[in-house]
Amino acid sequence: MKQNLITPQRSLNKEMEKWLNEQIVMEGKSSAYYLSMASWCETKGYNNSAEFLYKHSDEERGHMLKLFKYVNQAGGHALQPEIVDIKHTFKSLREVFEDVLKHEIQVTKSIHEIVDRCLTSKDFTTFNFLQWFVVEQREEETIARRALELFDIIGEDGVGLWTIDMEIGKLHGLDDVAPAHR
Ligand code: OFO
Repeated sequence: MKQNLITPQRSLNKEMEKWLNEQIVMEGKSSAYYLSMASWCETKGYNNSAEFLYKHSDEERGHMLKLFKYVNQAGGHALQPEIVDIKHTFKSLREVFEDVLKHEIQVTKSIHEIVDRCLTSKDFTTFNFLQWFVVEQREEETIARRALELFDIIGEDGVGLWTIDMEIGKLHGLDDVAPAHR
């Protein structure tokens, strides 16, 4: 019997699908990293930093899902990433936020590389889709830098760490500066 197979129209080339799936892995790792950091902070009594990182972890999962939907709607297949090698312990609260900034810089580079490939392969639809991520990364790097600055401005002695933790709890408020694209 002849089957009536419907082949979805692809607007995504195979290479772009692969790169976007690699970005899905990065966003999934971001979510897992921040969840692990949140848990460590909570066990150490840095409750505001923990809340900040739990929320950040949720946001990263949201970014991953945004990519899932885009890839599938464009005729590709988004793949659930394997997440391994997550760091569970940290030397200090400062190390947590140094790792956040390092990781965000890597994510920004990765997004920029895909944007560049969009231009060379004339995939303007994906280029347009990724602009949201370009703006998001700039904001996230700014927030991570602000968090690290707190350690230098306030200092870690005495009630310093307690104050830094309080101030980190307010950093998500910075999102309100440019919420339009969320
Ligand atoms: Fe996904 O926003 Fe940063 O990593």
